[in-house]
Amino acid sequence: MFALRDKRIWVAGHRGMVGSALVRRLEREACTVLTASHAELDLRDQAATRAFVLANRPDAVILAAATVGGILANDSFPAHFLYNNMMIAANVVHAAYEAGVSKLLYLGSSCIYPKFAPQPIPEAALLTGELEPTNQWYAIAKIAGLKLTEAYRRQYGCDFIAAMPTNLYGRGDNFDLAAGHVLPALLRKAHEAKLAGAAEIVIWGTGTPRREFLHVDDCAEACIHLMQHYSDFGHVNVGSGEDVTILELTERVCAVVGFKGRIVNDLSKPDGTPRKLMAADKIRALGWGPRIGLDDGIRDAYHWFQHDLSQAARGAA
Ligand code: GFB
Repeated sequence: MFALRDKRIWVAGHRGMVGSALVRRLEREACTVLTASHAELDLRDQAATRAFVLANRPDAVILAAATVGGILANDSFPAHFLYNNMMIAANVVHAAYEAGVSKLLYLGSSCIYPKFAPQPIPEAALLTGELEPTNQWYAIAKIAGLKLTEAYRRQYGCDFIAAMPTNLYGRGDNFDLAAGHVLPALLRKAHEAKLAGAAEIVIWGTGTPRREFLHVDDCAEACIHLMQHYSDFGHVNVGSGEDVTILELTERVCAVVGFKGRIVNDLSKPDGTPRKLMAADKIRALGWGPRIGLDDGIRDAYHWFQHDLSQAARGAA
């Protein structure tokens, strides 16, 4: 058991969707949350990262900082996804070791697994087959990051652990249509189509790939649970345990938004991995389970999308 009480906890990447959910969750603990904005600290800069950690002396680190994006962004900017994420992982993990940080949680992604992994995907499927080409760059960086936590645990005895969340969504998501993931993109498309009185929305690919979705607040809860209760080699899957096709997801998003038009496929866009459902046995055995169902989660994400839109409109006025 790693107690959070009175600890100084650095959430690296606190402005992102996952990092901000972690900060909200940690507000319920009697701990001090340390943060640094991108303007204050570029995590790709080794000397600056080292200086920040040595000056601020966190007891624990949650590494939620990453260059992330949906299938098209991953496919379009391979150097960006590979370089940024490798540098961030190496600099933060090494600085945490140098500063004697007591506990570090590294966050990866379900795309670390082979494209045709057995479903649901057990943690042991790592490095057993070819990666999905569209996001292999991001996946390689995330695999390197999780292996770093194991290497520092083995060579130096550091209590560093790694969690691999599934496709996340929720408050603070990226609603940019080109760069973002499917769920926020569908919310935006359905919302704009409803307002415009459009007859259809266009989804990428065939709509047949299956994906597992987890609300970011459930992910934050899982991260805190692992910080407190997990200390071992081997990464841990963090998922909801259920998946849907992209077409089913679209229908559920449209029902929440109230868009009643047609759903049309753009077959020039990639499908990516056919199915990505992670086995959840390990984290369930550790005592964590999701609380937010997909429809409630979509309603919550839609609320925050509209909230952000009205904030932006007020800012522009
Ligand atoms: O969420 P997404 O971009 O990422 O796409 P991945 C999931 C599926 O939704 C793909 C389809 O089959 C897309 O073709 N899709 C349908 C759409 N319409 C849209 C749309 O309007 N926008 C988007 N973005 N997709 C990502 C990886 O893979 O998963 C990352 O690229 C990361 O590295 C993340 O691991 C969790 O699930 O395919």
